[in-house]
Amino acid sequence: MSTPSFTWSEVVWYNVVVLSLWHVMAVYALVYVLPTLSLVEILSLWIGLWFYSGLGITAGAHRLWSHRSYKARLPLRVFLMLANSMAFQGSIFEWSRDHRVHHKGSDTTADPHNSKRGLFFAHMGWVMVRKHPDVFKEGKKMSYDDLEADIVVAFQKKHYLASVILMCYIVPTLIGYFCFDSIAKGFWIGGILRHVWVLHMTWCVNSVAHFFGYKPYDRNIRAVENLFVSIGAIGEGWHNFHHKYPSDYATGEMGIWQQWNPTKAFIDLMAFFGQAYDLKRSRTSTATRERVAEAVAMETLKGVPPPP
Ligand code: ST9
Ligand code: ZN
Ligand code: ZN
Repeated sequence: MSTPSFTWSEVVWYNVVVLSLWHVMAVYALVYVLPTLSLVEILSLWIGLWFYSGLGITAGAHRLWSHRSYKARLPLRVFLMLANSMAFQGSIFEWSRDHRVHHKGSDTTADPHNSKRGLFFAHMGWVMVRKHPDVFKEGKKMSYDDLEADIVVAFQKKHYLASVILMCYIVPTLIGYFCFDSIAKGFWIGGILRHVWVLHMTWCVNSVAHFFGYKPYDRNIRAVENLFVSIGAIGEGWHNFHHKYPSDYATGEMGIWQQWNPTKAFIDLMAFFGQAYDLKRSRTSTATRERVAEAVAMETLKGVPPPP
């Protein structure tokens, strides 16, 4: 499968216009509205809603629904579905389907955001063009029965647009109105700016975390470990580990004190309250052992005897 070159005929102009509009509005919010906010308003409308809507992607669409790396009771699934609609990244069903295909055909033509097509394509270019035929071909071979059987996923899919308008725009606007006496601050910062910000933080996992960083677990893949992506993507930057051990609920080897991972902390908290269970962990010792074995093998190749 060769890397396809870009053609204008594959551009989806509707998406180009909508994405451009979102960015123009986000710049307006950044330049004209953000400077009028107090610290508490920034912490609530930007940071707070970034974390909440981010969890709908990380703990929800990604670790729960795409990878089934843990199980969640109904209240937690509803909480995550609403957060997911606030993130406005396509329905859980579509997101998870594309993500499973991303893992199956990582960095080939069957990957929706194939990083071999360049940093921009992997970041957001892929949202503006038709998918490569190999994405459909490989995607059709996979099963999504579990997603179709989940009533929360099915409900969101059926009412997706309404749920997005409510969660991504109306709820932040209401928070602005009731908590800070300002519809404008809620809409522009909690809605528009926060949405575009979370989109970029998510896209960075596909772009930056497939280009710049370390590969301690598998040096033959493009996914890397990147602290900055983990900060933006609330714990999803440990991407070399994640591609090597995709069913690990933490998507990182270390505990939260060694590797920034608020999503792991959230799932642990939910497990404490009985909302999350059957948390899957790839045995850290296995990962470490493989890494050590690899280092030993390299030293041996260089002619240095392995340690006893
Ligand atoms: C957005 C997407 O936000 C973001 C996703 C990011 C993913 C990141 C993953 C990173 C890892 C985890 C880290 C999380 C970190 C989070 C941090 C948070 C702080 N398999 O798609 P269509 C079939 S964009 C099998 O239209 P086109 C299917 O039958 C913003 N079959 O293809 C489908 O019909 P239906 C918001 C598949 O025409 C039909 O084909 N979103 C598959 O080529 C047509 O599908 C948007 O603006 C498959 N994989 O269009 C929309 N895929 O769906 C973005 C499709 O009815 N998307 N089929 O079943 C689109 O507009 C279009 O998908 C397109 C391609 C233009 C990109
Ligand atoms: Zn990846
Ligand atoms: Zn994944």
